[in-house]
Amino acid sequence: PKLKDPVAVEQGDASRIETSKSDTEAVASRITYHAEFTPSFSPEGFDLPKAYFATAQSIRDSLIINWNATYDMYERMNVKQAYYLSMEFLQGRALLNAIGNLELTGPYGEALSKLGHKLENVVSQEPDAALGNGGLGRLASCFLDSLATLNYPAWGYGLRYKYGLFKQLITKEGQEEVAENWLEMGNPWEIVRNDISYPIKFYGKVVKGSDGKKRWIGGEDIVAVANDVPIPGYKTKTTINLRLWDTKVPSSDFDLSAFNSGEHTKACESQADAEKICYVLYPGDDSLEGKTLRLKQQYTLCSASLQDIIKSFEKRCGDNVLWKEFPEKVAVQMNDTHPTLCIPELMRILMDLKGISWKEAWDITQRTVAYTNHTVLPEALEKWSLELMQKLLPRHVEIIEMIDEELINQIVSEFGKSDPELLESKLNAMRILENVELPSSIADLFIKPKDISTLDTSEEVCNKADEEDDIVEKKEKEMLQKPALIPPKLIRMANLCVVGGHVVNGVAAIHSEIVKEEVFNDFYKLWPEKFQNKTNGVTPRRWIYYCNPDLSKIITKWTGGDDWVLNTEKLAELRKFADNEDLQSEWKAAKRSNKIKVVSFIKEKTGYSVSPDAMFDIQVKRIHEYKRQLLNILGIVYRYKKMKEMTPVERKDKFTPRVCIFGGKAFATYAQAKRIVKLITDVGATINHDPDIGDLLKVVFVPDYNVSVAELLIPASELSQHISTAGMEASGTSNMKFSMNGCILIGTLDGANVEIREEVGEDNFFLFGARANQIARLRKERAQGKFIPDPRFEEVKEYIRSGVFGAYNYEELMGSLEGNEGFGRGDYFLVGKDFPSYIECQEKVDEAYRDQKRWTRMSILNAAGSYKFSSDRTIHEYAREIWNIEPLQLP
Ligand code: NBG
Repeated sequence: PKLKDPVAVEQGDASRIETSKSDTEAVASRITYHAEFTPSFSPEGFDLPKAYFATAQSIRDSLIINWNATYDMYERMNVKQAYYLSMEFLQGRALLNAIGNLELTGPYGEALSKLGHKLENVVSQEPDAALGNGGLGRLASCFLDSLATLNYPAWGYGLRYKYGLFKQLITKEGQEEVAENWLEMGNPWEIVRNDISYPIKFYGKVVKGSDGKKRWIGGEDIVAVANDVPIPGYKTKTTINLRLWDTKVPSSDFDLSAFNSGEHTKACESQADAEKICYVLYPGDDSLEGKTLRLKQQYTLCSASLQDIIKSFEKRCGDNVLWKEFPEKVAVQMNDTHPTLCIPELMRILMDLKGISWKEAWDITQRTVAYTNHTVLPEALEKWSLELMQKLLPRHVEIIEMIDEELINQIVSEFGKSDPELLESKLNAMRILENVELPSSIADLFIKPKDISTLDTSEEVCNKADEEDDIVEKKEKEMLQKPALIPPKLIRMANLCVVGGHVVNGVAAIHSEIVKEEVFNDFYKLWPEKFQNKTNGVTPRRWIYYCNPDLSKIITKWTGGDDWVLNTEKLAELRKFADNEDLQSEWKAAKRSNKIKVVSFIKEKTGYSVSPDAMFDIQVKRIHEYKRQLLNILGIVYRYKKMKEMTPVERKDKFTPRVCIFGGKAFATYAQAKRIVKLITDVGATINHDPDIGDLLKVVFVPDYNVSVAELLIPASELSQHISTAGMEASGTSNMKFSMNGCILIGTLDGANVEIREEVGEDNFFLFGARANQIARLRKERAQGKFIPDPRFEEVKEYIRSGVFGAYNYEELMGSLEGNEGFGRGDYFLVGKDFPSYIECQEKVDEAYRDQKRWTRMSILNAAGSYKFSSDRTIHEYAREIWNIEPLQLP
């Protein structure tokens, strides 16, 4: 298509454009302007990649105008601001969201079509920004959307990884990972701020200055540079910031003489070292190098963000900086333990650089930071090697040791010295440092003094004792030579968060109870007022309005307007029409058209043809044993086996046709999760080619599940599976998205399932499985050999082992479900225990689906009952109950 003359970008109000012909012209001119003047592509042609880029850049102009206005207002009003620190932001695509939030979908659609392209094709050119793994990162992104939409003064801080989460290929071997170079074609959304950079140091030593104050002299210096990503609110001018740090060497560090003498690699070494910090999200950390890199990432995020926050605070204070007011202007939220170093870093800056006393710095730090816990899995509660931290961040270790010592004193004063056993157990559970000696004044309490009067002091006995001492000494020496035998000294980051923050919150009601009663019970007893619940939420903009336009139109029609996008309570009004035939038929038509899109997607990605008339049954999430994709696939195998045993007529009578869709990535080094992926794809390969089965059952593994794939699958799903072992899924957030899109959940009483079931009604949720409070007992009984497996469970395992699904050796998978306790054995996640109730529940699902009126009613009642799970509600709660911030809107 031919391009038009460029026009200058309008100044002032970016949302001034309204839907009219001339706006379309203006938008088209902006796009063509960028196609010509902001070149990332060669001048000729206007193909889709270029159209995407130019369109995004034109929208970015509007966002920058609003960003600047928002920023100016915060500066002028000097309001309290919240900062959300997260190692992960799973943003997905930005273009459609930005155009929609600015209410420019009409003009953009028309302008692009004049220029020869469809808006939907242009937006699908955008690569996903996958700077996160799963729920935790996506939650952070939903929060940014709600913060901007609700006009809260808040920013996100993260890292700008060059390679986001890997791209997943599904081959005959199972999952393969390849690097996801999402920045390859450039990123139109980021604004590099070369003038906003901070020094970050590592290694070095701590010295005492002439003033008696401690100073940390770094051994390796880098700088962190700000890259700003504007986050537009929906139907508001508020545009907040996601500031992502990139790392570089200080410009003076290039070794020109080494370069000139031919040592090119050496000259570039420090540059490469600095840049690799932001290379990948979650670098493998089996090696010491990997661990060091990951710790450097965490520290970079904390240090750069805090320096930035402090600089802005000082600037707003002018000549009169009152540090004790810092917590009245700043709230820092630590998204899980990854940003824990905020605590010692803020202490260090306040004490060493601003000259504040320990006591005051501690008070300020505690009042500023708060911590969200996202998991109860012990392996995910981070612990760092004290030795490594000591090398990399020596001053921080001193500070952490001081915090640990103060905590010890507090524990001693709380529990007294009269019961040394109790005191010892509390200290073991609560201390920040693990396997580190107690201060001698406390350690002495635990040495049980011998009764001197009964000691035999004869020569013989003394010689024997000497010999024994020698043996002990020898053993100790040997121990030292074999460091593996000495328990490593560790820093428990979660304990540091609980001690250093003023609030600790879980992410769903049941999870917050487990946090209080189990994970941090000792702390909860000490400081009950610190503990809160903030049930997660998801943004209804991305997760209904933009991803499911057909359903959105229906909701708008039946609730009398589109204000449900901002006030999801209005969704509840759908309840009164749940049996209305007109609504039901519109509702079903929308679902069907979404399913048809998925049919072609599946064909394109996997080659399998599936029928849109079958029930779409979906489980998409990270592959993890606790999430129990294995339970799902075993259920499918059972279903298949039963089908094979029946005549065609019986089979049709008994089973509802289903397309079982899986998606999700297994962590690259998580062997068992990868075996699960392999089993699913093998089962699919057999069943999908079985002429006896046809459309009655299909099993599909969708490769490379990400935010954009979720936006396609969720609107099309009818049943979705949230079947973790009870007590192990902190919340889950896709369960909320599915429910909002009129999908019915099958699940255990775990995470947010509990609250979803309460809201949508028991009749509209398929519940099965053991309860969280039974799990410990069941595991114990199992370990004692008291568990008698259901014959159907045995049958399924036997069937898989028989080789029906191929020659792959499934012994390690099947074996993990058997035996008693032991590594990788003993069915820790209780798949066998829940199997019978799961397949019985699936029979109820089949039955319900056969009655389409009933099913559609259930579907409507799910969407209607999902209003609580908007991240707007969650963000209001954080704002009021943790951060103490107020909305502030541009006039
Ligand atoms: C995840 C939990 C999910 C929860 C999200 C968001 C981590 C460490 N935790 O259940 O597993 O929904 O956090 O809170 O990623």
